[in-house]
Amino acid sequence: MAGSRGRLMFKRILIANRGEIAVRIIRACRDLGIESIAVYSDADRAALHVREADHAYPVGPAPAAESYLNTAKILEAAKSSRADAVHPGYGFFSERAAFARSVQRAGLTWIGPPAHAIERMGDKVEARKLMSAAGVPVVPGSPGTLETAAEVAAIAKKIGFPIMVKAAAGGGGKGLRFVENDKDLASVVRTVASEAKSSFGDGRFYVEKFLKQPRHIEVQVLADAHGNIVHVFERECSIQRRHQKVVEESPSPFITAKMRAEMGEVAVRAAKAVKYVSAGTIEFLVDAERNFYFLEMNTRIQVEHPVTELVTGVDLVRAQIEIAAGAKLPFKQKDLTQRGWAIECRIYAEDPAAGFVPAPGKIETLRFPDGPGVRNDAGVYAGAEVPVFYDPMISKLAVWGANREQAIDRMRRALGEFVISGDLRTNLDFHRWIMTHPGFLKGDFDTYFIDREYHPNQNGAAPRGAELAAIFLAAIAAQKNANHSNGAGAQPVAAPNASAWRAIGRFDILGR
Ligand code: MV4
Repeated sequence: MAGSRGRLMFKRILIANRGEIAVRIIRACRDLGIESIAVYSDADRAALHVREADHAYPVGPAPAAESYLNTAKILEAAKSSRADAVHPGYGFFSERAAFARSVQRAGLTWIGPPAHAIERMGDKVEARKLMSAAGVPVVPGSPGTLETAAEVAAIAKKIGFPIMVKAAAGGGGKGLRFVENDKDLASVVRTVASEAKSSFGDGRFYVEKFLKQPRHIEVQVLADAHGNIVHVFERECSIQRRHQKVVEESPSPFITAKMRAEMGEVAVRAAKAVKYVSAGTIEFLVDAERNFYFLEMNTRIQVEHPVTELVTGVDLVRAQIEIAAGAKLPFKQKDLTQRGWAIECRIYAEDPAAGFVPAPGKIETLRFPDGPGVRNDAGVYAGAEVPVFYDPMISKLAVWGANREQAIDRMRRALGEFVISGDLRTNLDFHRWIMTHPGFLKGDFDTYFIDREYHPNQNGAAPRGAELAAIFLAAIAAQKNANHSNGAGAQPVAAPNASAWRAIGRFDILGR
């Protein structure tokens, strides 16, 4: 793909997005010598992506529906700026087949998968059928959509309780219900059907056997327009809250080398079955016995792509651009390897002590971590406002280490360096709690980890578990200090009743 630069390559890319992913795409453009065109809503006039891009065009009022999701305005900006391609990032238009088609009809290149692949994978039942036919394992359940509680009962009898009832038009945790036994079945089925009808305008649903202690492990794929497809290994994404990923890592601490190879092969088979082109992700659910099943395909670049980039050295956003320009993948499967370990923490303007409500506002002081093995993909700067209108992500803090232990050490160090103050709250302490939780340290967790383990106490301080975790961290620090005295984390636990969290000292620099 290095040779793809000449006449094949785009001159100007319009980025139909905002925040850190817009900045990430601008960086890829700059590396490739391509001009970047930002778009911005009224709320984003002073946003980082606007400052970083070569040119920027206003696209309307703050609400996304009137700006970042306004097809006419985005295409108008593409035309005025003489862009030759559009990158949608994630969210917004990224998985809207109709928008992809509009871009192409306007004579522009869509930097993403073919519209037909977005469509087929967008319908969860259709995707399940297609994958099953392609020899991709799916969770045992109904072959297609169901209409009545009696049909659900018949399937449940075959596969056994508990089951999951899922809306066909759902995905990402919407329209999803757990059913323990025959008794609740009829009412749950009615609820899912009516909720699906009102939220998606489509009341169809299907059924799967409930997988116990499920893990969410996904495989990155890259496909070019010449029929070459590779997988770029897995990401472990089980640390989630309300179906929003919180921490991601690669490799997964759970899977074996044999499973990794099998999941990779299956992911490539899945992508081939939809004639996929561009970067995409096959999501798997993995049960306690290490069986893996296809869950969904994400037909976009994902938030967590940096962990894959850190362990493989592949620049996924650059690859998307080069693939869209018609380049061939410059590597074969055998050329790709995972080296070391990467972890990403999503840093949000939200208040964990108040049920994780968004807590955006103006950032007064900002110190980003850096140093060995640290990457921070941010969408903000000191003095910037995190707007109330959009996802309140501040940055993605990612680290690389030679192994998982070093990656965790570096993440703790980086979280310790991170300072954000101002009229907002952040989940930094929450991440510090996760990075010291014995279950996380052991790699022993599933998708219910946060629900089960995190119980913030009334006064909004760190959770009870965090105090234990902090003592644990202090013990680790003390042990490390026995070997080499670097001072970091060396403060002893102070008074017995004082928060052990505070006793760590350097973790309390935010003072709120
Ligand atoms: C499941 C499951 C257990 N068994 N399906 C939630 C999001 C949706 N896309 C799929 N989800 C689940 N489906 C069966 N048959 C558990 C979940 C689940 C989950 C999956 C991925 C990531 C986080 C999750 C959190 C709770 C439940």
